[in-house]
Amino acid sequence: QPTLDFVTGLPKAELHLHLEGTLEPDLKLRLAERNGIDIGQSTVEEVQATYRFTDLTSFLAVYYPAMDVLQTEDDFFELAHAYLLRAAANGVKHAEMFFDPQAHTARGVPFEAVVKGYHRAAAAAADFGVDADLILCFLRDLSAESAAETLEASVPFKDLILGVGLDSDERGNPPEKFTAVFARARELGYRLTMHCDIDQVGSIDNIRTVLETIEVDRIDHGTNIVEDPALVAEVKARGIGLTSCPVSNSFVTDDMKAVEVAQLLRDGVKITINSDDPAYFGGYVADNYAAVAAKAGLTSEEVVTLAKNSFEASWIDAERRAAYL
Ligand code: ES4
Ligand code: ZN
Repeated sequence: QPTLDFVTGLPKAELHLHLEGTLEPDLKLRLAERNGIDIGQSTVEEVQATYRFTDLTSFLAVYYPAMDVLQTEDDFFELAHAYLLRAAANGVKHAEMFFDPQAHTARGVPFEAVVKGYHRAAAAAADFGVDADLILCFLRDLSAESAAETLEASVPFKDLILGVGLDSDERGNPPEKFTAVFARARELGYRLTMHCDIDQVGSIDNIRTVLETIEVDRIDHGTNIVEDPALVAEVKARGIGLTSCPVSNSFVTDDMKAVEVAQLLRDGVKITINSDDPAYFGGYVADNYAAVAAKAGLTSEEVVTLAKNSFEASWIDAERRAAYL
């Protein structure tokens, strides 16, 4: 069985990570104090006591209000910098990090403060051996118009953003709601990915839509693609990566999806392991590799393939990718 030390030592890319989900309780308290915001808790233990997640709804109800403590460009810098240091300690060499601008602009924080703070941290991570990029995520429970406005607001910062994604609550917010926004994003030169994560009958249809109508370059979660062997063959043929988040899955769907990960890995799909919201679910990326390896009984060789997949499914330039494979 691969140990935590073994998986930590493997060079890897992290491709499914929400920067707002890396807000650790101590930083949350420090930013609340600095910005004069009452979050209702004053110790790390009190903050942790609010983290009782049984599904996506109970998670998002804690997750979004906590973002109030993020106000200035420096706050966003500190958040991303703290994550990137932890990622480096987990063996991450390359990170493609999601951020949710609408969660901040809706509170009056300028788009520019968010993207500049995060980008400054991404650039500074080169000093400790991590190259990092940003993926702008739209909140799918907001309107397509709001997503379109956010996309246009990103244009002056286009060179600081690698791609766009779609997160938040999938129920009632199918991918086709954002077909036009994603077509425009592709025109602007962005790479495309979308969360396909609901664990209920019918989610396979969303996977089909993101592949065939939206034509994404990657799928976030998406492990229930195993229900449809023809779609599995299609992602394999097109070289599309899937980003699974075992520890997060075990909270929001009560199932780590270890069986699905093992099957897709053995089928030769570019399946990858990631941490999603590590400060909330209590596991950085190495913990996620160790958890899924233990649950699925993966060999060390299979875990090495997962780490290689993370570079193959990444949007890193070809030269840097080759250096890791
Ligand atoms: C998320 Cl676990 C999860 N699901 C959907 N959207 C999200 N944003 C951050 N974490
Ligand atoms: Zn996610």
